[in-house]
Amino acid sequence: MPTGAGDHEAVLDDLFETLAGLAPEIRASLPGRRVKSDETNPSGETRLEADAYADELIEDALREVDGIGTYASEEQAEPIDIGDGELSVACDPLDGSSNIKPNSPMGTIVAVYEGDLPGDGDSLVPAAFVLFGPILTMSVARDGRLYEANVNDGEIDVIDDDVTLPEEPTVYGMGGRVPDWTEGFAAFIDEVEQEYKLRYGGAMVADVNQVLTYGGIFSYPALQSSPNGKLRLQFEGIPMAYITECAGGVSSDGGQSILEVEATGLHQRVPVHLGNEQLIDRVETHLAGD
Ligand code: P6P
Repeated sequence: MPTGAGDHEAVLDDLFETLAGLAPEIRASLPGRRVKSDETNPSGETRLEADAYADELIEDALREVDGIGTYASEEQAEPIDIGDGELSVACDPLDGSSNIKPNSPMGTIVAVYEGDLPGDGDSLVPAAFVLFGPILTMSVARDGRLYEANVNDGEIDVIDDDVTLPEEPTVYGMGGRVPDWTEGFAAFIDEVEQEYKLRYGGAMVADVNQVLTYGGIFSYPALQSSPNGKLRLQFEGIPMAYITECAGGVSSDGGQSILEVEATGLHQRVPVHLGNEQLIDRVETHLAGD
């Protein structure tokens, strides 16, 4: 399990105040950067100008946070030294950036690890995401609790200091193409689509926030063409798993908590299932038959 904030409290306070202050600026940068760049990120995905700009803004801002020694992002091949602190930040600067074109929600994911990268669940300290939705919010999982704050004016205005998944699930969302699903996952979806409402918008932070709000499950599963799925362990899987578990939910790579997955590479992918325990149990049972 992740370590507590311990003696990193002051660094983490500074980090999240900095991220809150940056959120309105990142949001304001989006309208003029809806175009694709001619570059791809280390995962081979086309990079939008907005991805590169958000990455630059965050990297520059974190250089000013004492105690952060290393910065890594989905947009850069390797971690970079940004100070002499013992904490490392792994960031998805603009998760779901392809949603800019249809003006749909997207966000920023931040994971803070003790020591070098790649880090795993045991070295994770807190995790957070900013959600660029109708309301600009930042959700922070720290010391086993998840809080949600309005950051519209760059300040942290807590609106829920103990976000908890509803007992009764109501929504489900899943990525990947139907023909590419495994038999076990397809059988699971055949069941849940009879019971719950489909909520999938193509940005992990927004889709997981639906589950945190209404209860249910978000999956980006192992695919026949990609046994480790699509999402990155460092930048998406581990932080969003910790956030979900701090809200009383459960995470799984299909067989174990994502916080137990061994980190072997900065951009390694991991199958992701996040949500209410009873639904995670059911999907794991179906996947066991694959
Ligand atoms: P697809 C966005 O590109 C992302 O990394 C996650 O935010 C999201 O859950 C997933 O990929 C969407 O993937 O294949 O549905 O476009």
